[in-house]
Amino acid sequence: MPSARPTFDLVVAANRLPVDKVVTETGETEWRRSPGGLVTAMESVMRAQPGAWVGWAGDAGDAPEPFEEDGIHLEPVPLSAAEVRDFYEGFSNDTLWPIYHDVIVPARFHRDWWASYQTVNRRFAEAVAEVAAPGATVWVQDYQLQLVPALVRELRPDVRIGWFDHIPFPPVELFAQLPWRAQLLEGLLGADFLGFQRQADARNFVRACRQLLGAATKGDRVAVDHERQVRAAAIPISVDFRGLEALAKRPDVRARAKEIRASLGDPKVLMLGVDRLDYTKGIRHRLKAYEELLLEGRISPPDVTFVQVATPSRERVEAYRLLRTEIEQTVGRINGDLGHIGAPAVHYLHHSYPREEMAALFQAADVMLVTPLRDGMNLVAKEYVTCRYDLGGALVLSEFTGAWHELHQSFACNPHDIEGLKQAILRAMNTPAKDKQRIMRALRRRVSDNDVQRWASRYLAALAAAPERPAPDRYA
Ligand code: GDG
Repeated sequence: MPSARPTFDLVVAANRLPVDKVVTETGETEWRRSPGGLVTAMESVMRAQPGAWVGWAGDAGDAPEPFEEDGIHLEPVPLSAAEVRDFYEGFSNDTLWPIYHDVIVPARFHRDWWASYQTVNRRFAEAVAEVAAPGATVWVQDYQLQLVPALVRELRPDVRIGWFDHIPFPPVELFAQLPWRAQLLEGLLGADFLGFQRQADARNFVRACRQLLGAATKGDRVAVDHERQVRAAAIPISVDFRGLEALAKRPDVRARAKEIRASLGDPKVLMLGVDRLDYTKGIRHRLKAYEELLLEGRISPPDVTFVQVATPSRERVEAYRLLRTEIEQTVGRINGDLGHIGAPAVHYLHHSYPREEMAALFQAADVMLVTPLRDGMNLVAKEYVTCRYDLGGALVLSEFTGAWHELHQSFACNPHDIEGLKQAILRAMNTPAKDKQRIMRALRRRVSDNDVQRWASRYLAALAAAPERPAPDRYA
């Protein structure tokens, strides 16, 4: 059917558009690119071929008209206030998120949330089908859009469809709790290629197809019917190493790193945590370990201090409100019991900061605490080592992050084991600088060789070749 609208060879679909609306001092509306790695990765890909991005612009109600930003065609999808509540806060973040993160909090199941998830996924699929050129490549992102692959295939059998899972894919024993488990798997099987953060995630998916759908599987492939197979494999995401390193090297950022340390009283050891305020991130466990180290007198302020940036997140979901209260009570108690005038034990910041400030914080921190109970990848870990071009600092990293599978040389921890976590923190503090530099060099090489641009090109090569494996590249 001829259409007056422009069409594109590459179409990305993600819950959010890669821009944020800002209202200027003069009251005008502007769009500013959001700083995420996915956008940077896409920029490098979209330079080679014209691309469109389908996503929600962030406000409930009518969507703005399609527009161009930095050479990317943006196609806003509207969400009503009820859909933000049911599709996004409800089904995505209160049903799927807990199930996909080991049920750290119980998942809530509501049939009307599921209905909304279906409606919104269909709307996204229709928007994709409109802007995809004949034979286009469609790349769907994340857990909010798991029905989109099959819906796009129904509307546009001519296009090649990929999906990437930014979060873990759970073991079948947990996934099976979902009342709509078969529909979700069938939605994903509409794709040609499914990308995951870890091999274990890809294997969990294949096993779920075998056990819950009775699908025939062989290695990393699932047979949909006699004609079609879907490949599921790990392609771990990364950061814009060169871009972020250049930011960290800027004189203003370096000066700010020094200033941060000075304003904290130039501690011997500055520990840092940076997370969305999410129950998956292990912030409570981190605080517990830190508090015990203080109580046992193994560390003490102002020699050692701890800055925890907890970026506001999903504040309308009850589990997140409860978590915030709990964290803030714990911080209050630790500071009340163990801090002194001018030397609080924990500097807790419930804000979001510009990228420059994050890069300065990373450079200022001697010990970076990344202790999630479960995390698809955890980009903060990779950003920290990217900013440490001086080879300073030490990374304490949970084994339950995707990042740990690539950053084995870090100071590994099991955050559930508080005693073990304390030991990892002490090791990160006390290992001789020379050894820490050697570790940091190895970590940096890993991230530099596997940056987000390489992730995108590896993903697209795998999608183009699926269900076959793509020709191995230099590092694969
Ligand atoms: C999901 C998966 C996976 C945080 N606070 C501020 C800020 N951030 C930035 C960090 C980092 C990003 O947000 C958070 O990414 P993470 O990977 O750590 O975690 P999720 O948000 O849970 O992301 C995760 C990721 O998707 C990608 O696939 O790694 O496993 O859960 O980039 O630096 N950035 C700024 N100010 C802040 O206050 N500018």
